[in-house]
Formats: sequence, structure tokens, C-alpha cells
Amino acid sequence: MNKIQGFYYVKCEDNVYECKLRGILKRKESKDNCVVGDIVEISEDSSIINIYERKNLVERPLVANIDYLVIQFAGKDPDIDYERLNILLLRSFFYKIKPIVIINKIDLLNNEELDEIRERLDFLKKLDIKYFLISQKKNIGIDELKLFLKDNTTAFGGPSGVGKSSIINLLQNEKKLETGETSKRLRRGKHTTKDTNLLELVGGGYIIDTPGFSSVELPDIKDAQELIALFPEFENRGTCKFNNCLHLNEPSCGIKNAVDSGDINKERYEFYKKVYDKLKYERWNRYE
Ligand SMILES: Nc1nc2c(ncn2[C@@H]2O[C@H](COP(=O)(O)OP(=O)(O)OP(=O)(O)O)[C@@H](O)[C@H]2O)c(=O)[nH]1
Ligand SMILES: [Mg+2]
Ligand SMILES: [Zn+2]
Repeated sequence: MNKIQGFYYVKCEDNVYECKLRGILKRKESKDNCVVGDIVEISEDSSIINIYERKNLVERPLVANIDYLVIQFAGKDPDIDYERLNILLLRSFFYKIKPIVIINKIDLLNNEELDEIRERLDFLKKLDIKYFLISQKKNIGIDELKLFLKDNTTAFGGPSGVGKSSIINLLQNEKKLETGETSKRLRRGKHTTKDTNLLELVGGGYIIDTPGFSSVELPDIKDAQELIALFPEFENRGTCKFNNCLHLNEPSCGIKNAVDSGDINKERYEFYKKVYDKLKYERWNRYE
């Protein structure tokens, strides 16, 4: 199901029907009554009468039933925000959705800058997360990406102006999405995407373009152990002196040792500590 300016478009075999949402399915003040990617049942008079159980639901971007979530940034203009990248990864682990990372606009980078990005993203390999360094403009890395996306449903999310719509245009030939020059002041495309839009890939599969977002919140993590579980690289390190080690200031900590020896990426560990502090002081302490 696709949604364009408040109308629902349901694909049924080779036809697309413009539908209304049956009143009973509308819950007041709820944005996720029926979202892009939903699998629905429609009646003869083009009403959506049933929404099937979702295999997943992402809030940012708001989509359902996806196989992969692309977390997209640009190598430059705008620069990569590594903290936000880490928050988006954390969210996808929390919602149990497989992420992949795309860094676009590498045509704007010199070799040193490219190497720095490779180094800082190296931890993704250990987490089994694929990343693509590409350029929509110079057509670098697009074929490999195409191959990966084939037959899957993938939503593209990330800040404004990183080239999500540009890449999606390159991957499908259904219709052209508007893209925009990035304004230096606003860091926002002039033809910034305002709707979430599901499109069919030429060789099979779907891609979903979404509006860029600037802020992302930490997910609703209940306690420290739940947070630790969202760092896959902390798994099976096992050798902390204390069973309930938080990997902060405790002696003989397997995680800290792994950071010192370079097995765990230091930037990721620093991110862990920062999130821990933030959740502790802003959320968890309130319930103690
Ligand atoms: N140099 C360079 N510019 C690019 C590349 N890909 C996209 N751009 C430019 O980046 C600007 C923003 O592209 P969009 O595709 O509109 O970005 P977006 O991520 O969809 O932005 P929102 O819809 O606001 O979220 C446009 O001016 C594109 O031409 C690239 O590979 N290299
Ligand atoms: Mg866009
Ligand atoms: Zn520890």
C-alpha cells in the first residue's frame, strides 16, 4: 500500500486502486493507522477494510513490512553525523530491522577523506552490516547496490539533502521524484521530499523514499542490560569480573579490554557510554 497526499493506493496484481480507509480503522490522533508498506484487504467499492498483521513497523521513517532499512548519509554536503548514524543503528536493532548504510556523494571526496570514512565505518563489517560508498552523480557503486536491493523491500531514511531521492530515481524508472539543490543555510533540499513514497524496482522488489529528518530520539530502552544487548559487538566477550558489569568503571572488564586492544571500535564504546549517561539521567533515574 502506498499513500500519496492523504490518498491510499493499493496494488493488486497489475492494477493500482485509489482507496479510502474504512472509518473503523481510523483511530484518532494515531499516525500509524495505515502506513506505507502495509498489506491490506480492500472491498469492491475501494475501501481498505482490513490491515494485516505487520512483520515490523518503523517510526522514523514511518513504514511497515520492510526487509531492510537504509541509513543514508552523504560523504560531504552535508557531512556525516556519526552520532546520528549510531542512534539510527541503535534504533534499527531495537526494532529488529536489518540496517544497511549508504554513504553517497563520494565524488566530492579526496582519497584521504574516503579512507577516513572507511576506517570509521569499519566496525560495521564486524556487525555484519553492509555499507556502500557510492556516488549517484558519477554512477559509482550503483550496480552493486541495485543487486543487493533486488527482490527486497527497502526504505531509505536519513537527513535531508543526502541524495535519497536522487538514488531512488536512478534505481527505478516508474516516475521521477523531485530532488533539490542543498541550500547552504538550511542544509535542506529545495525540492525536499514531503511524502513517503513506495516505488517498484525494475528487476523486482520495492524501494521507499522518505522525507529527510533532522532529529532522532533514542528508543524506549528500559534499563542498562537492554542497552548493552543493543551493541552486538559486546556479545560473547564474557570475561568481565562482575556478572552485572556495566562496562564503565568496573575493574577487569572484558569490554574495556577489547576496546584497549582495538577489538571493539573506540568511537562505538564512547557512544555506548554517552547513551548510557543520557538514559540514566534523563529516563531511568526518574523511576528509582
Ligand atoms: N555531488 C553530488 N551531489 C549529489 C549526489 N547525489 C545527490 N546529489 C545532490 O544532492 C542534492 C539533494 O538530493 P536529494 O536527492 O533531493 O536529497 P534527499 O536525501 O532526497 O533530500 P530530502 O528529500 O530533503 O530528504 C541534490 O542537489 C542532488 O543533485 C552525488 O552523488 N554527488
Ligand atoms: Mg528526497
Ligand atoms: Zn564489563
